[in-house]
Amino acid sequence: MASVYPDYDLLTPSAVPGYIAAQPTLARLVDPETAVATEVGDGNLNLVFVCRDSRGSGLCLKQALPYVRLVGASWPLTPDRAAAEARSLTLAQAAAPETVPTLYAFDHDRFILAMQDLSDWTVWRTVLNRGEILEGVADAIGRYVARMTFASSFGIEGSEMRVLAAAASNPHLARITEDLVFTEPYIDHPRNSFDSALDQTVESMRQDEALLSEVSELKYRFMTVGEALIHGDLHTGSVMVRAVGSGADARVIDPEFSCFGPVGFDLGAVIGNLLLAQARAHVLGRGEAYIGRLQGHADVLWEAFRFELESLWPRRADRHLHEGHLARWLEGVWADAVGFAGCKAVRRIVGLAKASDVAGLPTPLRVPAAAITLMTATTWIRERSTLTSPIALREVFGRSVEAVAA
Ligand code: SR1
Ligand code: MG
Repeated sequence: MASVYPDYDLLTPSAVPGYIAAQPTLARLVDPETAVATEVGDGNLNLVFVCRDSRGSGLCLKQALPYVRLVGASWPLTPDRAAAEARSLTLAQAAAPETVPTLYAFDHDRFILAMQDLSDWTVWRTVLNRGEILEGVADAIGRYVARMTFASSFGIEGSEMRVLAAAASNPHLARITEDLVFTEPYIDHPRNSFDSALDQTVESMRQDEALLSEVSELKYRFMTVGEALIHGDLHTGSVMVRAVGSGADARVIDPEFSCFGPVGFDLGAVIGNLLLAQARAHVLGRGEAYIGRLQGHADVLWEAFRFELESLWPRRADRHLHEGHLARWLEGVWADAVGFAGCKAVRRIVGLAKASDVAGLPTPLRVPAAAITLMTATTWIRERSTLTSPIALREVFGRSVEAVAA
């Protein structure tokens, strides 16, 4: 099928050294004469090449395909998302450089980002799936969200913020989120899939008026609230991690869904994906202590986010924003995060693009893990205004585990 987007050359492993040779900035980092490239993309959308030379220097080239890789050419998708990723990474290089990969170059014509090679790092979801805990990751993500929020919102003049928001509108990617996260799981849709043992659970979810009303509220907030430049797809597969001493380093990747949106969407995405990890840990019998540590990541994420923003708050651009505004705003962000966490988790069980935490389990374990996730997530969504702390989220998980076992 012919692409609806203007033609551009797609990279191949054998073309990568030549591409690097033609760009002095990149040729200084990796020797094109000895460079060898491998395509390592395992995500839903893009080509990703890791290229290393004989000295062991490397870089990563990520090229946006003109369609959704997961589905194929029948679902065209704007490669302009690479510009959204470059915009977010560029802001992060200044605001939170230690939490993102270094961006070396962006090729606007071929939609290619040249970035730091993180192939020695591991996807956080993979670490969690193995049952390992890395302290320091949730903390880094909380700081990342706070600093990106400040750099694109409270830290700049209103007029500058509006210009940035207009440039970052990213409507095609936002539409994917609106459809896949907020609409399709709640209707009968050909892109959905789930175990037939969950038919009744999913059907009751779709009949639950209180839930549907809250999901609509969250969807409309996602569509209309532009608090700051958010990442837009901050799941545990969008974070690369590496153990360092007794702690860990983390790098947030893949901000191609970035747009101005509600800040709770990013925090909720992390919390919702940690719920999948908890459900997996429960059915694998990894024990209460381990699950408690996973739940602790949500506390750490929130506290790091809050602490960082409180530290930055005295430097806000608009001195007329009342001293107490931050505390009031944070309350709303938490309530949003709880609801968005629920929506993100439901989507990974019912909708398109599953997460390996639950989807990778054998059927006898996958079904209860999915049921626990759905019960917890839908309760979080319905009761988000009264679940005012991370501890309250844990209690819902505990009750859901008991209900599914009964
Ligand atoms: C059609 S794209 C499917 C999903 O991949 C990305 O990771 C986003 O989560 C998106 O919804
Ligand atoms: Mg992604």
